[in-house]
Amino acid sequence: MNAYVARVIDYVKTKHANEPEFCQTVEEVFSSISPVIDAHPEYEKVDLLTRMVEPERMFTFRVVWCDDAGQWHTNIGYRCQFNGAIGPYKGGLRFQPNVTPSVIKFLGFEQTFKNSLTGLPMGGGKGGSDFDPTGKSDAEIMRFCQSFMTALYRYIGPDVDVPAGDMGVGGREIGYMYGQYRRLKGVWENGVLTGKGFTYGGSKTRPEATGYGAVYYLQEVLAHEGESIEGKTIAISGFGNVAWGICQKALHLGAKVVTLSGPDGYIYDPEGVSSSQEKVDFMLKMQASRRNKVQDYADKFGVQFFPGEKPWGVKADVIMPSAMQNDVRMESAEKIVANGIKYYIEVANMPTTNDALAYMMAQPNMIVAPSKAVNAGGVAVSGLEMSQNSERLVWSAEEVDEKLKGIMKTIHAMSVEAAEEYGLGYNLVAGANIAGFKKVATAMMEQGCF
Ligand code: 2IT
Repeated sequence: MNAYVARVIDYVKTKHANEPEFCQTVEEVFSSISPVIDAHPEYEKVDLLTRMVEPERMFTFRVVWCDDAGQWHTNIGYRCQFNGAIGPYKGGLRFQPNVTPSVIKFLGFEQTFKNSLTGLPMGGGKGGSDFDPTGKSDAEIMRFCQSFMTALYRYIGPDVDVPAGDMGVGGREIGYMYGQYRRLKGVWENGVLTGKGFTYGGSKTRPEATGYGAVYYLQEVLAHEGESIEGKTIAISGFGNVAWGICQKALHLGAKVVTLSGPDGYIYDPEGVSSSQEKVDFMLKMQASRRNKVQDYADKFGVQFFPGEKPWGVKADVIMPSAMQNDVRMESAEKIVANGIKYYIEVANMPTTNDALAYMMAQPNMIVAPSKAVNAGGVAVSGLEMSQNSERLVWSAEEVDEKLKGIMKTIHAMSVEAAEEYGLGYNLVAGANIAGFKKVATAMMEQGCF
């Protein structure tokens, strides 16, 4: 590895030893870009990499809300405006009890390179709260979202920072937050948030975009190998928005998603969750119930439920982890390899530990695709939503879907090209990191690297 890259990775691991997820993502991305640093000694001259690992701005705020029983609660809100070199900060808000500064920083860092890959003018940001939406009433969610936005609204804007959803934040939460933003600012600036409802500027296809984009990317990978998606079995984790989009697209294309998972375990449906619209629609009901239990699917459709287990021992053609970070560790990677699975397509942000990722990438018969490319369709359609809002126009679902397909195709092609340029072969992980990095690095250099 390039000595400068190694020094910066060591620096981050020492300086931020208490932020394990952040250190993990920096190590993963920077190891990949080592050949670019070899080829560009000017980056070391200005110590560009150390600037890149420090967010431009990151802050916390107090979020106080009252539950239905009249009890007051205080949560921590976060926003990390990681890198604004190529556009306004852009990235989701995550509401989940395990949100920490490290989690927000790793997501913001990943988002910077992901957004760059989309080809759209968006910088990287991320935010959220340690608030737990599980079991909360609609009124409690509304009060929390209003309080959250009251604290945040001064620091965002259509040309400043544009939040969206992530885990625990969907259309309903974005609606409450947008309503509060509008009330506080007294302006119609719907470009301030993406993932909005269709009646006030939301883009068609945004709810489906992450899952659809992931399947479009998978199709590019399969085409590269001379294969087609029809009839393929896919094991996924999670049952949230992303998993739902994958199942919906799999239903359209005749692929079979055989697993879903939640904090309680996983379900195995040999006929496929994607075998009927009723099953795919049921996923939305499970989410809306806020019970956070995937067992509900097994009870409803009479399939097997494996309490407390992950689905990674299942035999399938394709694995798509779609739940959360570090879902696939070494012991799961060993099962995936032992099962002879060829396609490992990350979907959730950083779903694989670095050792497990390296182990699978080293398998001669495996193709590994990285989340920052595979899940970029979500934020890409957010970018399209921003364009529609600023132009005051509305594109049809077909128009957005066509653009999304084109973007996913381009991301795959750019990754292939970037890896080839550095003699790395069909290495989608390195290719995505290199392609995403190059644009941000060039913009930072041209702007004087502030
Ligand atoms: O991880 C992600 O890319 C997102 N949660 C979507 C971000 C966005 O701004 O649409």
